[in-house]
Amino acid sequence: MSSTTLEGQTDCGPQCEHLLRAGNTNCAGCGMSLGLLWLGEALDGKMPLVVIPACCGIVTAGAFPTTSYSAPVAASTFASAAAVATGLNAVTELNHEDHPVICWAGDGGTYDIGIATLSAAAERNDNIIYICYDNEIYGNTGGQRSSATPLGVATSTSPGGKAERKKDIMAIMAAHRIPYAATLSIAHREDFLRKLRAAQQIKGFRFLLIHSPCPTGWKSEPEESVDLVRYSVDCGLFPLYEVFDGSRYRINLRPAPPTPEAINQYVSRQRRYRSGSLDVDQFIAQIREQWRYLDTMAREFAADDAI
Ligand SMILES: Cc1ncc(C[n+]2csc(CCOP(=O)(O)OP(=O)(O)O)c2C)c(N)n1
Ligand code: SF4
Repeated sequence: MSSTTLEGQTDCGPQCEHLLRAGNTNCAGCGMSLGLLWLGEALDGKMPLVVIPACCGIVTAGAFPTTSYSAPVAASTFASAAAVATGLNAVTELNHEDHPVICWAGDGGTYDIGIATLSAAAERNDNIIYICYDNEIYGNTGGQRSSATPLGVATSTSPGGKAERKKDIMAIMAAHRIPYAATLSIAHREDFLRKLRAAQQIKGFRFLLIHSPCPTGWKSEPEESVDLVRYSVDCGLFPLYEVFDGSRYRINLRPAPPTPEAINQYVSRQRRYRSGSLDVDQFIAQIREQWRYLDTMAREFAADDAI
């Protein structure tokens, strides 16, 4: 629990570097585990208040009275996660406490079921950090499709391969003109930590999107998780970039133009792509279109002066 130092600062001591404790229930190779460990590291000793809606991340906590989290965690319904975080932040501000309030949610809770309160909190520019670990699936309930599931992926509710493209949640969040939005990859540790720290320097609504491998749902090997998300950055599928005030763009890494070989390196190691519905030309076309959009935004609305 939090303590007050001589300087009057609230901190959580060294254990906060391990926001996620050992012995938790996450599957081997789960991207969420590394994400939580690095989140704890980037908090630099600050005690966060965490809100987690229904998802694997709330199962991670374990059964009361034990918990795998070393910070206070409020379990919320899908629909209310961002609203609960708004309330917690209001209480900390009233009490003049300095706790980063963090929402930690899956893509089902973010792109789909919780998007109403997410949008409302973003529009009000509430002072919270909303982090979506995007495993592109409803992992906790056995792997149904979400609107974050990419084109061609087979899930229990899209067994022949998903026919629709992944929703562009970053564009949706940028349209709220929030102070900061960024994409993060567990294959790029320095960039990951920098963005978490940058988010904490900014007041208002901050949105972070982590590409989070899920060996159980992706039907991949746990030891390949980090490589997989690196390949997705390398082939252009998951761009690393930041958006400031909804209008100034900064691209953090520019991969070579997509090739069938680069796509194959990513998809061939995941049995979720083996429905036979994957059209590589269509796949490459969507990556090119995404990059045309990002390049235009970064050229026309550069964030050169941003932190
Ligand atoms: C309103 C509501 N609908 C459905 C559920 C059942 N449910 C619990 S967890 C979950 C999947 C969550 O998926 P996601 O947010 O992507 O997180 P993940 O499980 O992948 O970690 C679902 C559908 C629920 N708890 N509440
Ligand atoms: S099902 Fe996927 S997201 Fe859930 S704990 Fe396992 S690897 Fe992680």
